[in-house]
Amino acid sequence: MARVLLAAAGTPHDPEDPHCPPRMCFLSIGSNVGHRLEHLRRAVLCLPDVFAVSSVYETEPLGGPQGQRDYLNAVVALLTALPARALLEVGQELEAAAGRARGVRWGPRTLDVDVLLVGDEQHQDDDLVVPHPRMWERRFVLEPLGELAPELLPEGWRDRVAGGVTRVARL
Ligand code: A4P
Ligand code: MG
Repeated sequence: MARVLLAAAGTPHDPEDPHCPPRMCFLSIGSNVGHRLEHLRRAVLCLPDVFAVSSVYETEPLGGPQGQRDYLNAVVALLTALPARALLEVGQELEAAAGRARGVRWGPRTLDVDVLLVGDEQHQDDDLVVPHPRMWERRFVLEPLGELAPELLPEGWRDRVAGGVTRVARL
C-alpha cells in the first residue's frame, strides 16, 4: 500500500485529462440504523475502483441526539481517477439507495459516506471540503484508516483522539 501511495503522490490531478492517472483516495462509511453491516457491505460492493477495505469497527456516536445506537464504521481505499466531486456524488447516491432520511445534523443514519482524502486534491466549497475537515479528530476514522495507510496518521494521535472503538468484523 505504501508503495502505491508514493507512486500516486505528487501527481497533479487534471479532471479534464482523459489519461489522468489514478490516485489513492479514502472514503469513510458508517451506519447506525437497520442492518448496519449489510448497509456497509452493499456500499463497498457498489463503490468504484475499490483497492482495500479496513475492518469494521463498532463506535460510540460522536455528537447528535442522545440515545443513538452505536455505529459501525469502516474506511475504503479507492485507486481511481475520479475527482472528489464525483466521489461525493457516488456517496450521496449510495446514501439515497440505502434509504437515508436527512433530519438533524449528526442524527441516526442507514448510511453515511464521507470523502476523506482524494490524492492531493483540496476543496473549500459549501458542499465539498477535502480533506474532510473533522477526520483528524475522529477515532472512528483514524483507527480504520491506520489499518490501510498508517503512514498518513500523525505521530501520537492515539494519545490525543478519544472515542470508544472496537474492531468487530470484516466485510
Ligand atoms: N460535505 C462537505 N464536504 C464533504 C465531504 N468531504 N464528504 C457536505 C461528504 N460530504 C461532505 O452531510 C452534510 C453536507 O456535507 C453534505 O451536503 C455534503 O455536501 P450529510 O451527510 O448530509 O450530513 P451529516 O453527515 O449529518 O453532516 P456532516 O457535517 O457531514 O457530519 P459528518 O462529519 O459526516 O459526521 N459518530 C460515529 N461513531 N460514527 C460516525 O460515522 N458520523 C457523524 C457524521 C457524526 N457522528 C458519528 C459518525
Ligand atoms: Mg456526512
